[in-house]
Amino acid sequence: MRTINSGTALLLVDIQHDFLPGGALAVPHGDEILPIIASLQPQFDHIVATQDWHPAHHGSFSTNHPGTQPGQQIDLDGLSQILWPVHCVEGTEGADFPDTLDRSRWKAVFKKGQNPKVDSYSGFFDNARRGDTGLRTHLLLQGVRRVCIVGLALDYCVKYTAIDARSLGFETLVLTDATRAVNLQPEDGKRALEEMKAAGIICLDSKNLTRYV
Ligand code: VGL
Ligand code: ZN
Repeated sequence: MRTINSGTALLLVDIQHDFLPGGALAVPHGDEILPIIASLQPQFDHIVATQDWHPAHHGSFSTNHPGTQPGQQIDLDGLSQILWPVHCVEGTEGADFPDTLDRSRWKAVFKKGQNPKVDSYSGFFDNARRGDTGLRTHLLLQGVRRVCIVGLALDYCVKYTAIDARSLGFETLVLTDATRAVNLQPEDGKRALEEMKAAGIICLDSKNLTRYV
């Protein structure tokens, strides 16, 4: 089954209950990626995941800014921040991975979003680029030079993770059938794909993956 060598990693972004239907910050049709990811995992030697993992008092939660609503934009410690419903609180069910997601061959999980003063969309760095999750060092030490990114949500954590991966020098692919957008604005997912392509990221359907790897 394993056809892709360990120089290429499958990077699973934030596939957690709260981003799936029924979750606190559900990504529409997010569950449709699960069977695709189930068929991708056996093809890879090297699999890593990220996990959105916030303290309850995180500054990205609208409930922590009285008088605000989810979707509203505020200044959080000097950075523009979209406010979200409470989601992926550390240690809660919502922050957990679904049981149907096979974790048995994952090499590591990188938690992000622990600092209450700054959000962390990318799996590599927080939005201020101060905190580092260790993902970059892990990939470099393991000899990974190419990453295939899937998960949730296309217009936030997948996009920022892909842009950082590319800027760090990894060949970067986003498997478009294995991600879904939040689409706060209806075209956000489409725009995210355009931005990623402009940044040198290859966006393709997973059925065409073997043409590239
Ligand atoms: C995400 C919003 C807030 C994501 C995480 O995983 O895309 N989006 N926190
Ligand atoms: Zn979050």
